[in-house]
Amino acid sequence: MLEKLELSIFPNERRELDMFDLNKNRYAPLLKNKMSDASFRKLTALGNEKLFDFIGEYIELCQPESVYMCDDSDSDAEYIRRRSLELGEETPLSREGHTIHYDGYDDQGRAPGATKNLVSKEDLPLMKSLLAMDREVGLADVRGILEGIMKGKEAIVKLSCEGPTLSPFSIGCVQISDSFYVCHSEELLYRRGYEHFMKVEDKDRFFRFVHSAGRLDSRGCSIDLDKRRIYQDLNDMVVLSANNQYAGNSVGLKKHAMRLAIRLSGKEGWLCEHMFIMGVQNEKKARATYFCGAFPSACGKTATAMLPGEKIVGDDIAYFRNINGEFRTVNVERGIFGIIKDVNAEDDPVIFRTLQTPGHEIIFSNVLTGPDNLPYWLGMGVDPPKKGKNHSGDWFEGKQDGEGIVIPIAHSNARYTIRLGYLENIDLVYEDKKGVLVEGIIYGGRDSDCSVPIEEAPDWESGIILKACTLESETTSATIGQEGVLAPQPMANLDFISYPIGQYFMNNIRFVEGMKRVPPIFTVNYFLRGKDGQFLTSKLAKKVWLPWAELRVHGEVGAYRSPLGYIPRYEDLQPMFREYLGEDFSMELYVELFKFRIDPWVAKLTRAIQFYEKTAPDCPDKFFSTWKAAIAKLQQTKSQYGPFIEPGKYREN
Ligand code: SPV
Ligand code: MN
Repeated sequence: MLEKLELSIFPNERRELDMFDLNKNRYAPLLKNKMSDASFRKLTALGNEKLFDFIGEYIELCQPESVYMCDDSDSDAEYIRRRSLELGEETPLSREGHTIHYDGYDDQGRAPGATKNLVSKEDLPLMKSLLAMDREVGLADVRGILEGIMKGKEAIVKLSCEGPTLSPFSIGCVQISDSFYVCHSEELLYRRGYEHFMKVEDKDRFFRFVHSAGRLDSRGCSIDLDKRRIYQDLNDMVVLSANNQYAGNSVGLKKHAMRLAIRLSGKEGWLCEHMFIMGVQNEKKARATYFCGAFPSACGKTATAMLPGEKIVGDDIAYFRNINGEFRTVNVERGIFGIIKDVNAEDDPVIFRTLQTPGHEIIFSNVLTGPDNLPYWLGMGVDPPKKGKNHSGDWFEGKQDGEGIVIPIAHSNARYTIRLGYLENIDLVYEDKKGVLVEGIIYGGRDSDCSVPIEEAPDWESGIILKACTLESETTSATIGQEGVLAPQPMANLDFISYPIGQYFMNNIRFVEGMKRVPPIFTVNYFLRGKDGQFLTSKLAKKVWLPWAELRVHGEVGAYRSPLGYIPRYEDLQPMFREYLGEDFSMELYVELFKFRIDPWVAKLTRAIQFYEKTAPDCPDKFFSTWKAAIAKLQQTKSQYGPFIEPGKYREN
């Protein structure tokens, strides 16, 4: 049973400011010396000794020339923007407010090889496959790398908040960085947190991040990638990141905070999930129904959250809380750090328009800038220039890298960073401190020959065990390494789970205990291919799958049973294809899409068993017995129906 949630804040009360004696604090002389009077005052006014000590400890270690402390003022945000331009971390583009930032050629994605979850020795055997490392060894290594790393630079201290400030969901964060680009990204992506720190009652509960881009080359890119580190000290809620710039590795509030939040949620009985939040609009019924969806990178997550006609609340990270028996969520961010590849007028019209709008504050990263000083990217749907600048430096068509590989116009993990507020389809509930009620969960993978386009799980537990835990994806460019390899992606969260995986699975199962209403779990797969290797549906078919799920949530449409859940009926989909896509939906395509493929499913479940046997010693027997029972059931089903079961033919015993 989950603990009752207490609001741990007193929003109207200002706290005593002089909570600790500066004269006795060992870091006070150092910080006073490195900070202007104004910066020092901003820090001491918070009266938070734990915060003060953290900043002191890492300023002493990293040895920047000076330290700038931000509060929530617009002038501090402006200072960050200006310094990022002055230092060349960002360069203005032709359209007002738009800038370009480049990460180094080999610093273009999350770097699992350099990312570690630091845990005590006893925890290591339970954390296989979870990037775990002995805490003492890891800390000694990364602290050695951080020593003196900011020499000659100015460090910025920025306070932000995960989630709407002063809400039952929110967690304050402090970032120390020598990169103004990183702080500018945080300014766009997260809510300012100075006031939150000032007012929050529990002064010890906050996440702490240190980042240094390290030595920079003439283009302003990190040089010492061999010393790249992203180390989560999970026992202490600190993340130390060095010698990198790609935001997934450097922006503390993004994936670092996610790993810390997952750990904390495991202790406290809530959930932090790698999910979008969106409101599916049913105009006929004048209602919005909120769904959260987890998709591994580049599997259609942002495109789903941004589906034309629907409303977006968030596109990446959701905290879930049981609030008075209701399954509620907030987007912890207030912006999008989105993949720009394939954003074009046809497939992502809202984002495409947003990215062309002068006056919006937008950071483009790792795209091509042409002689017209405008950004160009892969899949943009316009002819790009034949030369310009990109993540490789000066670029021309046909340019090859050191390994003889032709460099495309832009990296396939090139990104844009914007505020959510710019989007025409933003749902203003994203500011609600109580979050929104979640009525459906979606897990989306990428496999070309297995899962049907949409299926509803029979119940929460089987949805978690058979679908969420067995989610897989072909690897994509968001992670450095080989692309196109089928990899386990439980809850699309494997890169971020930071406590033993069996406990994480159980926390997911138990989370709904005592809830008034448990959301149904759906799975989607937009990547089924036909015999000719082509995708079976257009990208926009999700315009039908989501309204179907919305009707299911409200019990307003029937379904056929399949061996692992419920699938749509032809007679329901056919008019929806007409209404939402103006397409004739043939019975032939329906059968091809929704036939149950037994052998690929048996193979998927078998892979899951093998993976968790190897990597998750704490995974409860119940999971293995459920996977094995499903395999036995499917084998039995095969002897009765053959390897494929046409929709509508299956009968559950
Ligand atoms: C993702 O790939 O899931 C992202 C971008 O949200 S990153 O910050 O790299 O994780
Ligand atoms: Mn993500």
